[in-house]
Amino acid sequence: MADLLLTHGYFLFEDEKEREIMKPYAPLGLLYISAYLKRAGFDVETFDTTFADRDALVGRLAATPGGVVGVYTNLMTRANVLWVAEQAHRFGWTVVFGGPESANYPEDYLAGGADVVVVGEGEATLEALLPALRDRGPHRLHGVAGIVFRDEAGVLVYNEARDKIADIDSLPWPDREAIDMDRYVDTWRTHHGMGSVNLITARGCPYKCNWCSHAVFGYSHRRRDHVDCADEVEQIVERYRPEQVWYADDVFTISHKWLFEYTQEMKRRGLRIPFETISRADRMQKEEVLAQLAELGCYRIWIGSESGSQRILDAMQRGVKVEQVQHAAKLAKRYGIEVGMFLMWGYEGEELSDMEATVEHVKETNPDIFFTTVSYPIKNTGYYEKVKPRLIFSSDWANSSDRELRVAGRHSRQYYKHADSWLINEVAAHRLRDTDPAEAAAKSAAAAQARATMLACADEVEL
Ligand code: B12
Ligand code: SF4
Repeated sequence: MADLLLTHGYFLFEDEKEREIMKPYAPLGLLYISAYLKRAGFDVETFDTTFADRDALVGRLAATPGGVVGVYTNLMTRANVLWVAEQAHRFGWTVVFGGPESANYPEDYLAGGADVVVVGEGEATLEALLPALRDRGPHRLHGVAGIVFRDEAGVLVYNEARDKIADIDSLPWPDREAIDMDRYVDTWRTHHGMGSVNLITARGCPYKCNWCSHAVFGYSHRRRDHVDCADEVEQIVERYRPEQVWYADDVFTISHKWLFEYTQEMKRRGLRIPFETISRADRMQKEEVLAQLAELGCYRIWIGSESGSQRILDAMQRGVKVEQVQHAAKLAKRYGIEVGMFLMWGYEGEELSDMEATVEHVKETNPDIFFTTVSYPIKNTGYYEKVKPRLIFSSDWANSSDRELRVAGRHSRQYYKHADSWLINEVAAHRLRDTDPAEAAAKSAAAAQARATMLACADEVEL
């Protein structure tokens, strides 16, 4: 039996929306852990739930009862991972949870089926935890840094935090061979014409946007050596033949020096693979940064734009100016890079005038694609603390998520649906104004209607 079975609770085929999107990515955290522990001599198996169904996972748990199962948790998979824990216990497994979500709710997860919650990076903690579990069981884990557990009296014990891995170049690359990577690449290729593989070139983000979760990497920022990253991409291309990659970093262009060195290294190797990634507008103000991105193969850059109102951006501690977003988008387009924008409605203090500023901002920036969300307070973030007195908690924690937390007094979901329609139509009208005035007028009318409907339900608030 393996020393550790790694899994997660994301079942692609259960999620109607994700089935439409069909852009699955491998669970990198688990693959990093697998590679690290294998190198340290552990026998590790990964059961990737992405393309699997629940019966198959139960079958795997039933096949070798009594082992240790490590489960990745994130904000969307709460109910699923609690179910995994329940199934694992049926067959005598010890359950270890890790990832951002259980780090935010260790007590609830321990009550809900975890034997141990790992807070922070999993590699070194599991290396210490697995022998401790074998020798001492799940209730005498004092001294193992980076975990929360219950002692024999049932008292919650928070061990000291574990230091972050100082040199992330010392880590082996993610153990992609542990899962069916070809299936990921094929799924992408079938649905989008291009196979895609994810990788990261850094860990953590030092910025303080106050709705963003820093549960795993804190405010650290550690970059990998550019040569090692190029080696990994070369290996990915040779082994999996994707048509593109996705750099899943928090802020890809955070270090300009690194970007230049990496671009040069890739150029030297004749390796130009299309990619998309996310960054901050303030780290894309220089023309040469966009030029490098284009040279490297960037075909779409995602910008967390959030709001067109500087007042709201400042309240979010975003550290970015509205004009910087517009400038970054302009530069990106100059270099033939598509612009994707993320926007957020309903942040604390947002007024109609702020929403109007957002609509104008999107018109002005004219991104190729944009998505909106209604802001949601992730536990342990500044935003969560700010609205905590007005949070309406679900009575069924196990079947809800932080995304569904409601803030008393805030406009209804319906209000923001109309806001979306207002924004989409207004932007469409703006785009069509020179080429198709009749259609532009129709879109304008639809925008006005959506705005009016939105205002008509302004008094309906979350209770
Ligand atoms: C890429 C990414 C995505 C991708 C896809 C995920 C994928 N398969 O790659 C997409 C775009 C789809 C996505 C979507 C969402 N994401 Co996202 N995403 C990320 C991002 C930027 C990188 C993930 C990554 O590869 N990390 C690198 C690996 C190495 O880190 P890791 O996974 O955390 O793993 C380490 C530890 O957590 C731990 N660990 C992990 N698993 C386990 C298991 C065990 C047993 C143990 C002991 C330890 C352990 O050890 C690992 C190695 O040290 C992270 C932020 C981040 N920097 O991590 C956000 C992040 C995970 N996402 C987040 C959110 C909120 C979302 C969305 C809800 C956003 C939305 N509004 O829709 C959706 C949910 C999607 C879903 N259905 O689950 C939040 C999660 C917050 C939370 N508390 O759970 C994060 C942390 C961003 C943030 N800072 O707020 N995301
Ligand atoms: S939103 Fe982006 S830039 Fe801001 S703290 Fe989070 S990862 Fe960093």
